[in-house]
Amino acid sequence: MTIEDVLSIKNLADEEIKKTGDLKSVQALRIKYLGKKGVLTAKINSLGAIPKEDRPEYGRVINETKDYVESLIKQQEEFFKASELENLLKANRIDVTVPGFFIPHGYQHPTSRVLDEIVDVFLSLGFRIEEGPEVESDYYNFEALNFPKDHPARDMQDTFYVTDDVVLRTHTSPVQVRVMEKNKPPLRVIAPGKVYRCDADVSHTPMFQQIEGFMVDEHISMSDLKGVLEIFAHAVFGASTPVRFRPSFFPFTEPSAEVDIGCVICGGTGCRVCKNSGWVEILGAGMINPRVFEMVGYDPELYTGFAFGMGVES
Ligand code: 2NM
Repeated sequence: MTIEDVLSIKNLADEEIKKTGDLKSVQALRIKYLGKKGVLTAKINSLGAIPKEDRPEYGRVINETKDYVESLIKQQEEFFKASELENLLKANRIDVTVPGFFIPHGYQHPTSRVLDEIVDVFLSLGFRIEEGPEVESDYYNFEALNFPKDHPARDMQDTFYVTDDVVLRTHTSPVQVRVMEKNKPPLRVIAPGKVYRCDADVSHTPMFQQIEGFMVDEHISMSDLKGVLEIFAHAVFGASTPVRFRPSFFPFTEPSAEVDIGCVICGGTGCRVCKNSGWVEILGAGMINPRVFEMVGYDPELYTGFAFGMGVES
């Protein structure tokens, strides 16, 4: 080996590396010159065969050559890597000004929104939510709620009968009965859910959503009922909405009342919605009938309670 040998390797490498057209051929030359069995590596390994006094000179030239080839290859590699990236970016150009796709999205059903809003008011007053079956026994749907055997609500015209003594619940009151059977007062419960009535015209659908609620303890009075329902009406319809209670009748409450609010459409002056009365009925309520308490095993001398029910859609 002579110094000229090394320099001619350097010249050849220089020429070959500069002629490359892509990353792959540069990498092939890295192996050819600098790899384990590379041309320059072989020279370094054969330094031992050089006479001792010439070794520093040879070592210096070989190392310089190696550094030179190394940096040339690196430079060329970086060039091709950069141009590859540039090509990739050009090929995959994204036009950020193109309008996006319309993504259709659903939203909560209006009935569910109203139901959630109503439920939230009662949760804030310390009521808890209870649910029950939609297919219900005649006992829980009617009997335990003090509906007489010949009550019109039991009629085939109003109730979906599954069998003689199984119905689709016509209200969520059976949930309240089940809760009372299983729990002792004090109780504050709301029962939201679907109910079914054999009814279909412009203002009735056979399935609709209802929320009922009740509160039972010692010394619960009609004024508790009025206070709770007024807070509810003001929270949902506005704090300045007038609220009134009218006497009514339900088998499961005594006394019973219907609750009206001042018409929010006309402000009470009379319109189609309030049928010119200035008032709109929003719910029914009353003090739970002692007969219901007897049915669930509560002492009606000790406990009193109120209950209410309303449709969500109407
Ligand atoms: C209403 C009106 C009045 C009511 C009664 C009960 C129970 F089970 F506690 F006796 N639950 N719901 C009730 C009372 C429902 O809906 C118009």
